[in-house]
Amino acid sequence: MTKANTKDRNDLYLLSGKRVWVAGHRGMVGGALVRRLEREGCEILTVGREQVDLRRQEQVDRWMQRHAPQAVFLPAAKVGGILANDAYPAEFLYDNLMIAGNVVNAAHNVCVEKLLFLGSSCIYPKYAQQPIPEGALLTGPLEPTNEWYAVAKIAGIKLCQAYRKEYGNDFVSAMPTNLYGPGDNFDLETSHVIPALIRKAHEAKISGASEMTIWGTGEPRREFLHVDDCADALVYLMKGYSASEHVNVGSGADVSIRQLAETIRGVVGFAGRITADTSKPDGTPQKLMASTKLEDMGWQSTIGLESGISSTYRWFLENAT
Ligand code: GFB
Repeated sequence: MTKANTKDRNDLYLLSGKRVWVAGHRGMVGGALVRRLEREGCEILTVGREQVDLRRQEQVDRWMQRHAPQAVFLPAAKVGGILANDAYPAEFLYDNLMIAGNVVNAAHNVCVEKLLFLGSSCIYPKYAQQPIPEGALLTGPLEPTNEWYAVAKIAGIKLCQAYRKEYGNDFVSAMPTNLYGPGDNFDLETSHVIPALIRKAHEAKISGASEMTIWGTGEPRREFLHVDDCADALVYLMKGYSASEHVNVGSGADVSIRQLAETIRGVVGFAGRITADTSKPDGTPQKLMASTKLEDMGWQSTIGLESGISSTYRWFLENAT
């Protein structure tokens, strides 16, 4: 795995020797966190949903009391792409509210030393200034296709802030930009754009099709971050950040969906045309976060978009076809 370009610094919180729970270890971010934490000398705790349903407070409380983690990463969430968000508003709101509420409250009850909650760049207003600073939160209306998910994630940030303010708990929040990488969901109906276009380009190539179709106009712009970079940044924040305000985690560059499709077409080796299905939604016109706060702390991403897509395509060929 690529090592992020980080300055020397004194960490506030050491993970070495600690019991660290990754809640949601089977998800793409949770899996990357487990891989990254293997370098930290900590004991990594995990539990599957068949044993603990994070939407049930009593199950979370019981597990937390029994295993007493000292640090908690909370990437567990009901996630999906633009259509899944729009199609399942109840699950995206309820599941994510419950997961955040139950884990944060249980972490407080069992005196967890440090918790890092994960949100998403969709917490920001649809027409936020670009690049989006942390201070843009709650300054305007949300993008309708993902407002349910966004409201739950905003509630998670506020929970961490409330427990810090009232009880002094060291709970922090990170807002990653659109993520991709090994372990992603490649289902065309529910996935995000990168895994969807990898599958579409691959299947078009294999079947000898003359075109592949992207949703929407292709004009929206998105910022992408490889999940291994994200996991590295999350560990960096866990060790070195302790304050109320959430922190943006991005790569610092965005591309249009059409440019992204062309890059994926090149990586996969599909020679046909790219056509646009404008009956599908575009969503937010642009989502590029200002990650200057994290950069000023000394962290930068290291995995370029094309090389990240290449390695993700290899993972797809080996694991998801
Ligand atoms: O990745 P995506 O579903 O998430 O879509 P969002 C990004 C852009 O890619 C949209 C376009 O403009 C889509 O219309 N797109 C083009 C496609 N072709 C495809 C395709 O085949 N599949 C998909 N999925 N998109 C999500 C939020 O928004 O981002 C979530 O709904 C979360 O809540 C996540 O925040 C990070 O960036 O639009």
